[in-house]
Amino acid sequence: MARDLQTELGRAAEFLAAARKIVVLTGAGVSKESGIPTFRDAQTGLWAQYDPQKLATTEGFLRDPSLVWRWYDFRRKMIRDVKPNAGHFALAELEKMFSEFKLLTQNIDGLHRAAGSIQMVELHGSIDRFKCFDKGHPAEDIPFELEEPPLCACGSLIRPDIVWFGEALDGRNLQESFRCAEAADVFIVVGTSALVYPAASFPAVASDHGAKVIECNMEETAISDIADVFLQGPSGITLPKLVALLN
Ligand code: BV8
Repeated sequence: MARDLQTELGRAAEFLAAARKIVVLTGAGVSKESGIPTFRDAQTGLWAQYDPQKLATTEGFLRDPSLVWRWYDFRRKMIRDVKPNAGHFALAELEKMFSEFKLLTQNIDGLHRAAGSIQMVELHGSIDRFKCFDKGHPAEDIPFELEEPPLCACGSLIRPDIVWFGEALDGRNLQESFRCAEAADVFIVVGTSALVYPAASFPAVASDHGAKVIECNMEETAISDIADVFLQGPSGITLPKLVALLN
């Protein structure tokens, strides 16, 4: 039986009022109201014919470096022109209310940092950071509108500093994320279909270690069955309502 939003918000606020350690996992849904299509939204225009999961791979990049480079350039330009939304700001507010808080984001758009979140892990990297393909040398001041990936001084192609499908996440980030999930009193999952691993395993790790799980989404997902509370609706609406109950 779907409980109404008000009831669920009250239950979520009760769990948070009794909690000390809060962990939040976000996905593309938290940036939707900023105007960024989610990872599984249909791609538009030139990119409609491509599958993101094929482009966001080392094979895809090596097969056609220019195509993948231009796809990220298109996304980086889109992200440059958008702002954090009320959901991002609510999470930055929530962080100030708890001495032990960690935000784990799958997003590469940098909007949580722009909204003021500090204690956070960018699990899949950032579209605004670049490195060389062969040696990981950092690359600065990469212009927009390039047709091809520029070359590193070492001669290697430059690529976005993000985690592609089939690539391992940063070991330290992964260790930190599992440690936080295991220790969490409350684990909030916002705007993710919970299909991409290892991030999708964090809510179950938290729940298995006794955390209360609060899910904020438009619809049920792969982890809704382990959620103690389901806040249905856009996170730009539900998260500010939740934070207002804690003030
Ligand atoms: C790894 C950067 C191993 C790139 C991304 C079979 C089974 C299990 C796992 C695998 C498998 N086959 C392959 C794997 C591994 C694979 C994986 O999980 N694949 C899935 C698809 C099955 N994982 C990996 O490859 C990872 N690496 O496993 O390495 C390894 C170990 C050692 C050595 C070598 C290798 C790496 C995964 C990282 C991939 N990179 N991003 C880029 O962005 O271009 S992931 C990509 O998907 C984005 O980061 C995105 O955030 C992420 C997850 O998607 P979501 O964020 O959930 O977005 P989605 O569109 O799916 O959902 C949006 C949700 O929001 C929806 O639920 C919607 O209802 C909701 N929503 C919409 N509007 C709103 C809203 N909610 C609230 N408010 C709204 N307004």
